[in-house]
Amino acid sequence: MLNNVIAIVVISFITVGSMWGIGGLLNQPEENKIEKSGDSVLLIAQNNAFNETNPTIFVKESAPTKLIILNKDFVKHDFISEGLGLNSAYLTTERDFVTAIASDRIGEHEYYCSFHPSMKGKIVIG
Ligand SMILES: [Cu+2]
Repeated sequence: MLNNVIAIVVISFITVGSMWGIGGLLNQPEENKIEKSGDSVLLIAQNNAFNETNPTIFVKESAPTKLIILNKDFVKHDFISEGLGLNSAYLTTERDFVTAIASDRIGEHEYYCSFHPSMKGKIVIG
C-alpha cells in the first residue's frame, strides 16, 4: 500500500516535471527581446527577468512611450524606476501595469523589480 502511494507520488512528479520541460520548449525565446510596436513597449516579467534579458529601452526625447509591464510568472513582481517616478506595486500572475515613460527626462534611468535583484535594466531617454 505504502509502495503504491510512493509510486503515485513519483509518477506525479515525473509527469509534472516533463510538462514543465515541454512548456519551456514551446516558449522559445524570440530574437527581439523588446516588444515594441509603434509608441509602446511591452516588458514581460518571467523567470526572474524582464523579457529574458532585462533590455535597455531607448526612448526618443520627442516621443512619449507607453510602457506595459505584464507578469507571466508564478511569483509576484513589481516594476520600479525612481528616476522616472514609476512604481507598479505588486503584480500577481497575469496582472499588468500600464504607464508611460515621460520623454522629457533625458538621461539614463534604472528600472528594477524590488523582489529580485537580477531584474534590473535601463531606460535611456535622449
Ligand atoms: Cu521580480
